[in-house]
Amino acid sequence: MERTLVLLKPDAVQRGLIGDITGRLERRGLKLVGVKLVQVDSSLAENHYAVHKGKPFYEGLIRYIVASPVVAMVWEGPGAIEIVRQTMGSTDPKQALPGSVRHDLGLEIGRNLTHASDGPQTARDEILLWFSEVELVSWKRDNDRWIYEA
Ligand code: IDP
Ligand code: MG
Repeated sequence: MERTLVLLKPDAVQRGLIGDITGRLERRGLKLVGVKLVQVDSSLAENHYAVHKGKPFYEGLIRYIVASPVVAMVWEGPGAIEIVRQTMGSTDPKQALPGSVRHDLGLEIGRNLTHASDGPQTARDEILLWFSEVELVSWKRDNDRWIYEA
């Protein structure tokens, strides 16, 4: 089953939105297989955002992600990567569709509340970066048959 990394960034935690955002992913039918609160250090921040190094927003992005704790989570489900990106909405809240997290809860691209892996390879790399194997729990959900067709 596909897995993806989700971060609730410092603004989501500071604004008390952990429950709201996590609840949306739960209600969608995704299964939580890993979760922890992390005070990100600059090494983890630079690793996680290495792809953006050199871009104009990079320094601000690093300051943002280390400013306060984040919630790191791994969610599982069929098509989880795309499903979660859709639930989060476009990077810029001004472009995000109504009903998405970034539309409903955010205003500015530099305070867009969440991170979600953008493809299968990124998801694998990011889960390895943020979680050790023992922190990920494969578990049987009793209502799986009412969420998955087969
Ligand atoms: P994503 O989070 O939707 O995958 P990316 O393009 O990968 O978006 O950018 C990573 C993060 O960098 C964004 O979520 C946002 O926090 C920040 N970011 C991207 N573009 C800008 C910008 O133009 N100004 C400020 N921050 C930005
Ligand atoms: Mg990205």
